[in-house]
Amino acid sequence: MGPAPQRTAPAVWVAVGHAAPVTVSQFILTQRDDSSLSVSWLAPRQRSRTSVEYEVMFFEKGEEARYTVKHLLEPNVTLRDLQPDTAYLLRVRSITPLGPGPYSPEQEFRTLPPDTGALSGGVIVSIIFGVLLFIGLLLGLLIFRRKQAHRRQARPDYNTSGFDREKVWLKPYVDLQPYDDPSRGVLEFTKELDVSCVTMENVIGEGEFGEVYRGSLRLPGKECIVVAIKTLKSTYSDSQWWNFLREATIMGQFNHPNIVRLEGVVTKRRPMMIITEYMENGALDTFLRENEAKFSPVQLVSMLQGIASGMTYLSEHNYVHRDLAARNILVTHSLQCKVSDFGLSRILENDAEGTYETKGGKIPIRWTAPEAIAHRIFTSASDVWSFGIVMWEVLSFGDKPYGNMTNQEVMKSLEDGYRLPPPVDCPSILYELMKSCWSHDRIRRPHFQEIRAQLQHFISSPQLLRPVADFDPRVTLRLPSCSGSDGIPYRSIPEWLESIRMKRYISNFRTAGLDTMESILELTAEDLKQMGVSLPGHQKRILCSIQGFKE
Ligand code: 30K
Repeated sequence: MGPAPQRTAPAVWVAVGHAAPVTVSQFILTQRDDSSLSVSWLAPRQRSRTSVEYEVMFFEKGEEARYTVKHLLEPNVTLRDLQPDTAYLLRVRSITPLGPGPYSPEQEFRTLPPDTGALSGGVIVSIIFGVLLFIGLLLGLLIFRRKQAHRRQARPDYNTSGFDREKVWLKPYVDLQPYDDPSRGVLEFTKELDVSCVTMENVIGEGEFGEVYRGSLRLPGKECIVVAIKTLKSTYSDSQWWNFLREATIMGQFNHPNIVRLEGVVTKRRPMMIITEYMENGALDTFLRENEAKFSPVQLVSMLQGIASGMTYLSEHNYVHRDLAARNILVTHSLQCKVSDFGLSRILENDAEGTYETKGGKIPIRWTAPEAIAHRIFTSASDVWSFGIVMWEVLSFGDKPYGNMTNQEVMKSLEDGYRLPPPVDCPSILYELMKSCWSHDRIRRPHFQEIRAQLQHFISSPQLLRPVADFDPRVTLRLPSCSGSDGIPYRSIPEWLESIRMKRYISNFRTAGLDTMESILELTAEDLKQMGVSLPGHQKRILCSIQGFKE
């Protein structure tokens, strides 16, 4: 069923009352020290100042790929935690409801060298003054935090979005709900493209609402770029139409290196299109399956760090994703990961994993936190649970979480306190981080900021990734249909190998003439090596599991 014609064919929408974005200019360095820079710029004169926001993008000179983006309501910014004696490049653009303006030319500012000189009397006085001021501020902060904690206790659902702490100035995203006609909301946050600029080439995959094409976009006066084109199939239902527009509206408000970028939409012609950046390596789950064991732990952690950065940004904008999973992450040629699939945050009509139906939509059970399944409490903390599952998917190169257990069995096992076992050769600190994401109590789960910082720390100290998580058969998930039986809880070697995620060796066992569970009880590391199980991590996992049968 298609939507009513009068709703989809608005004549012309003219946006009124909003100032157009302008170029930002005249930068002044107002303050600097060895770890921060404060910069102001000329606020362009606007008819309505309240609708202007600034976007600052900055990076260390020569490190363009590792930039940070901040959104501000005032024409000034303080960049903190910078390296001493280092040049930073910064560009700013204004954003109004009509969209972002052009970026200013890059401005270079340098932090001061670390202050190591001899202390003069004046400096000592300022230090004492500074210390006293600091103590005063600290006390103030403590009192403030206590008050906040009190408030939080009184309202247990507070802190549900991650839109908390120091980043309150970030603007929450705007949803389509307030618009009588969603096509209008789309106009506010996206750019309607002329179809003549868009060329569709070949189908690269299935979207929720229709095929996704690779193609190109040639905007007047700009270079031609490769894009992905999501189409809305001609047989769309009302809710598909709504979700399609919703995804574009949401995506159009985000601007972050780890969020899939919207180039524009075509809503005035059929098929409707959402045009986004092209991601050369496609979806993360298939990419990892096709490249099993080809990446180092540091590479895998860098991918996860990117996803955590994107999720930090989303949670700071009050956006709860609800379907964070490796299938919804896209990968560039340089292995940068970006979060996608935004229209789905309410209803997962077409996700094959959205199988468990409750009032108001389907839920991808294996990725979803228990409180979200049971009570539909979707928050940034439930997104953190899903992030833990994505970590597990990445470290196991695209395995299916909980293997062939049914959704009912998954829910029951989680309730009984079981969690996914560590993937093969998984660094133990990463498994610890996953398990913290799977705390039953959502308040105890880490925030995305903390996850991102931890992963960054692991990347800069890769020796931390060396110890590998032990496979402990006592906390390993066993198929509930088998657990509880005495002795060996598996009926066959394939079933056992699958449960310890070693099914790749089924044929090795068969070739060695091992075909009953009893026949494996006395295996040694040497036997395994001879059978072709050469990785020490894999030998350890198999032997540990066998040991578990004997205890
Ligand atoms: O380049 C691409 N840019 C995209 C932007 C792609 C996909 C989306 N949205 C989809 C994300 C996954 N989700 C699953 C439920 C459906 C919507 C947005 C995209 C893809 C791609 C297209 C469809 C599904 C998954 C990914 C892409 N696939 C590729 C395959 C590819 N890019 C590049 C190479 C490739 O080789 C096999």
